[in-house]
Amino acid sequence: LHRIPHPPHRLPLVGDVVGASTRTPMQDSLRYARQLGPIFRRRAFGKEFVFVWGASLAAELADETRFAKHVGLGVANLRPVARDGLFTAYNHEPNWQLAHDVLAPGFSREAMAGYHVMMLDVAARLTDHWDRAEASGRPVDVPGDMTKLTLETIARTGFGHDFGSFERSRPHPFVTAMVGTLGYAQRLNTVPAPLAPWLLRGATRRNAADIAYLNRTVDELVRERRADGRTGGAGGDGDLLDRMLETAHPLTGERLSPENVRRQVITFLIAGHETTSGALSFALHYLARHPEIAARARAEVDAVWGDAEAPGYDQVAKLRYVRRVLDESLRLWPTAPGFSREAREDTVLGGRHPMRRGAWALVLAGMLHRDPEVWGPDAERFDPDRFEAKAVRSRAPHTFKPFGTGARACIGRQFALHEATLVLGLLLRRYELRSDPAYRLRVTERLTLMPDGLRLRLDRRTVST
Ligand code: MNH
Repeated sequence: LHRIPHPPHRLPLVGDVVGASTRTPMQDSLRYARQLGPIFRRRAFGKEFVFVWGASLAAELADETRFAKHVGLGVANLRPVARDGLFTAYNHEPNWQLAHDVLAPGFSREAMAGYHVMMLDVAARLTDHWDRAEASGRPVDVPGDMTKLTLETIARTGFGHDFGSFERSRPHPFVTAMVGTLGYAQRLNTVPAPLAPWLLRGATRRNAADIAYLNRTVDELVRERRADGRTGGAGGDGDLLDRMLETAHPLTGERLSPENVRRQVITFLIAGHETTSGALSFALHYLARHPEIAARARAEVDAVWGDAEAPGYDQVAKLRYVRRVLDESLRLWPTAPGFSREAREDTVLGGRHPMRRGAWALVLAGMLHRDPEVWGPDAERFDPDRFEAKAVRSRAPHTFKPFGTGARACIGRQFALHEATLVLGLLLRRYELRSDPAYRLRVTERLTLMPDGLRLRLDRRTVST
């Protein structure tokens, strides 16, 4: 460990807190990364945390024969919320494989094609809402509205549920409770674990209430489904909830227990919307800031979709440039900003850092994605052409990791990309985006990243349908 650099001003007991903030741990780490290099450590309350962002070290950590997902830091702090749900399960917990095998077909091409129509339906609620804002000259609250959109999308497609987000002026209490638990999980990293119940007394009580609210919401949703029977939602094969409730494992015949179903529903409702909402918000920020890029993306939408009332499923993946805009947004601001990897056996990282079995490091995706050795001296600049096929082929593998890596990588990747590309296409076709020149990008952290206070003005395009 002594070979790994750390911030200069270490205090006894608390560790590296000088200049560090509890609100922006990720952005602090980016700052340390620039000072300290491709691998560094931060100490908090006697524990050392190793951060990695250099491309070759990150590529090693992606090697599934030597490393696996580690449930640490923020992910571990979400265990009380999601227990052995897919995202927070330990590798050795049997419910991971069971749920993975039962739910993976819910993300197949056929299933996705079934969700498409529902995604269009939810997007129409967003454009109704934005049309009214545009007509009255009001700016729109981008992160707020993207959160409404993505929550309704996962709720509809996965669970046949309607939170009525667009009919509310304030966020749905589910969102408030979720934001509370994510923020609390992040704060837990900033106090010594044994003292947390005492130091964060009020927050701990609120967190318990938030978790209870999430549980109640989910139990209600499951109860309704059990009462109505199958909805046969997407693709004829049922939606995610049908799978959770009805589908037996193809080999073992085992089913998810009611307690595990609860954990999976919470997991999917949260993981299925928060990060996509951030990705869409960052993309809209960059589109508004770069009119020439927006014009190119809009020209693509016009060319590929024409004025078809509603684009078909296959017409979404044809928006290659829009997709690059999204990739480039996820490069600069991967909304799940890191993931942890642990050694399967004793090993040596980068030829010089010995790791015991179980030792782990956090891959800072946000910094890996800005490594000048990979992305060039202008790595901080927004440029979707970095994702042209030729450029992608010439880059080293494992240098773009917004969805994690290996067996525990994001199960909802295609879902998120389809939804976000579809929505960006619809919005570009319908509106010109006008950013507030006084706005400076600020990023809020609650484990995930989200642009703070982003508002845009809209102009309805005359040619659009
Ligand atoms: Mn998602 C895992 C990022 C959208 C459901 N997701 C992960 C991981 C990252 C990630 C990174 C791996 C974390 C780790 O290694 O500890 N996810 C994203 C991003 C978006 C996203 C950046 C959108 C953009 N995720 C979605 C959507 C869904 C979803 C949409 C569901 C519909 N994600 C999951 C689940 C896991 C996961 C479930 C856990 C998978 C597993 O461990 O088996």
